[in-house]
Amino acid sequence: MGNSEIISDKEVDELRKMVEDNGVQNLPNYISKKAKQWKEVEVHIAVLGETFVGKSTFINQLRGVNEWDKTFAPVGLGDTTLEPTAYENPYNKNMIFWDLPGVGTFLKTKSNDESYFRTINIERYEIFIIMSDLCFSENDAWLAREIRKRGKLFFFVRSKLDEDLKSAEHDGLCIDETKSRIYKNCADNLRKANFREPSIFIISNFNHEIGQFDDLMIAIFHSLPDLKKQAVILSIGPLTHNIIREKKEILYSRVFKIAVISAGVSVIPLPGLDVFVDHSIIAHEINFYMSEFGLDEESLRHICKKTKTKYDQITESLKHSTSLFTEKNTIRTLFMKFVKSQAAEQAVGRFAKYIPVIGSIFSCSVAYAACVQFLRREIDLLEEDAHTLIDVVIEKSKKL
Ligand SMILES: Nc1nc2c(ncn2[C@@H]2O[C@H](COP(=O)(O)OP(=O)(O)OP(=O)(O)O)[C@@H](O)[C@H]2O)c(=O)[nH]1
Ligand SMILES: [Mg+2]
Repeated sequence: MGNSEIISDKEVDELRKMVEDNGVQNLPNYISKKAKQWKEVEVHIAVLGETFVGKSTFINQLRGVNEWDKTFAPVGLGDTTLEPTAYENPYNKNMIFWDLPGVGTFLKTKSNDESYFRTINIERYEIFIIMSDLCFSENDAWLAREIRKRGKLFFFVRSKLDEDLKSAEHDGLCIDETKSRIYKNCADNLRKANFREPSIFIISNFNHEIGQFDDLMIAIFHSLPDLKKQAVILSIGPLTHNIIREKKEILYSRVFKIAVISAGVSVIPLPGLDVFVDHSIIAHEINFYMSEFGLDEESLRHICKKTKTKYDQITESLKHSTSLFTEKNTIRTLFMKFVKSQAAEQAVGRFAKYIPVIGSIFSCSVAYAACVQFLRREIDLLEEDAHTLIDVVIEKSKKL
């Protein structure tokens, strides 16, 4: 859908179907349930591999938790995780990472292969991440084969790239050469195990900028069906620039639903303007955007603690979020300013062609158009802040 379009043909069809199935009266209720649906979808991701390869560290990273958080997965010197342990996502209890015991240790101590798969309950997971570090092991290949045998999807992740790069510097090797050696070593070993085109991602849990952490996340998102994909993207923190871009797409796709609810059940008239919207719905949605982009106060305070930085130093570069924190009645004021700035009036012209189809749904089509444009603009502005925040965190972390 072009940025200037207020509603796409696909959305009109979706809306028409919703009206047919539910009736105009029940539409807001139905749509608001749909907008929350992603939280009800369960996603189970298994992280497995040899001991000490960084499985628990990886899970902590994805959940955005630190040593001081109660649900931090213990990290140690090997054989730290001895039982399958579920870690819920802080923002979505249905998105669960499973930290599984080191495979080699398990097989040594507890009899046979089948008991391993029974213990981890292999049927439970949508996705498997096989993690390996400096040495590829026979067990890595065995896990990959067993998972494939059961028709499931796995990603092979080689961790600790930062360590390789340190050694490479010492040995006089360049970064690209180091990465391609690691890749070749993993690929050769997996090919020996009969994987012709294995998906391999080389990452550092400590520094997401140097490896393929981003590519791995995007590959995971895109391997899932729609609703699960949405659940994973919205549950994971804004760890990298690409994750932020994916979040933006998902948030954009919600806009028309939120606009239907806030314009459809409009109650509050704006003085002097024939635009009625429910501001509490819009404000609630914008708060959701802020927490998705890690720009809410709690997330920012977390970052301050992690980077040992003062709150003001972090927020000074976040222009739009700061204005949302400081201005009183901001959302209502901003929305009124936006409507007065004529953009909404123009938008209704483009929207008009759909009115015969869905016009009756909205008490005021201008309100719908204004909501769509306003929410999209908010997403754009907050997305900019989210990218800035990542750069600030990278800079601050370098100085630690
Ligand atoms: N340099 C570097 N160290 C890492 C990385 N990931 C994890 N580590 C370190 O590796 C060690 C083992 O990490 P864990 O996360 O406990 O590994 P695990 O696979 O969960 O280990 P067990 O549960 O004991 O089987 C810890 O000292 C981590 O700090 C990484 O990407 N780079
Ligand atoms: Mg562990």
